[in-house]
Amino acid sequence: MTKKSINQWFAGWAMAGVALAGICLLAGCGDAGKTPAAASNGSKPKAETKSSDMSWTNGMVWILGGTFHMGSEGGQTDEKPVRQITVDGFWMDKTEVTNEEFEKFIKATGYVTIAERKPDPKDFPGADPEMLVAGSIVFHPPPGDVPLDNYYVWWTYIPGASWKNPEGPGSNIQGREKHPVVHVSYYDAIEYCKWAGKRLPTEAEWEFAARGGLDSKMYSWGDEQTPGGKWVANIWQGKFPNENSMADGFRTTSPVGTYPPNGFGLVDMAGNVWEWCADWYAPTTYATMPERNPQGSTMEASTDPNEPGIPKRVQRGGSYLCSDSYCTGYRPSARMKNTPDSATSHTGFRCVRTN
Ligand SMILES: [Ca+2]
Repeated sequence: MTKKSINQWFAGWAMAGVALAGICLLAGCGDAGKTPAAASNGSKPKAETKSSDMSWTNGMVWILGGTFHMGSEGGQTDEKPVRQITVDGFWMDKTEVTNEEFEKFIKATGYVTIAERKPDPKDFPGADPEMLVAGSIVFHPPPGDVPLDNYYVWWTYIPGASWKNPEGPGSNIQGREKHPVVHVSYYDAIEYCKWAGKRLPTEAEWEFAARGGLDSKMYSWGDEQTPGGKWVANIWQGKFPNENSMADGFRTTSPVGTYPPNGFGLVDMAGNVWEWCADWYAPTTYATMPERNPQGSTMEASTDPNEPGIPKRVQRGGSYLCSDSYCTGYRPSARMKNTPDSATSHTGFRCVRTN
């Protein structure tokens, strides 16, 4: 946790940003396996690497580049204007990075995530040292109905909460080895990607991949929310934030690949956990971005209208907390954002690589 974010936290207003990531209230919002990657869309990958070792493609899918309509005229204002965008081909992890994959990274590198780092009192003059403890933000549903304009009610900063203790001390990831890792910040995600020889996807790459070849559709599987009457993504069913019918089978995270893949063979591109992207967020990105391989905003220009002046990175895909009553963050065009040092119990990531 950085000085800026923890100062925000103790100032009592950082939670607003967290909650936005949580339920999209205001924004409206792998299992790597050992199977050789397949060309998901019928075209052979352009394996133009100089090395003959393609083992890094295990658990990845080749996404043939193409042109698509990025955004949604029926979505939030930051999803407009819809633009015709072209992305070059890239490899993408079939699944979100799992707990067992992240544990391999930790064991190999000794890396300590931001949520596990105790803030240095020297960086927080005036703060009660006893309050400066390592931890992360966990969803805690209230027992009854609550006003939906008070995010503090369902988010709690839990000392000791981290990727390996998702609900705080006493919790662990046993039995959740195949679930997506959570409580990872953007900085943690890029460290993992570097270790794996990969990178985070750009927002345009992510949306192109999420659509799975279905251009301009509401969902990554088409226009019907529950095709054949079945839920095909892990989101929230019921009255948020205290009633979850779990019609999709899961209250929190689900094992990656529980639901059918999209047209490109990718799983969980909708729901389960939000996924970090490489881009800096700005609500007006689409109006000016280049037509080919857009890279998003800049740190200087990044802004969130709800928290002006705080640069944020893009997140995509929605999570198990996306309630359809006021959040459709699991749509492929929906955008989310958070400060790069932020970690929560419903945010993870997946990696990509070009060659
Ligand atoms: Ca669910």
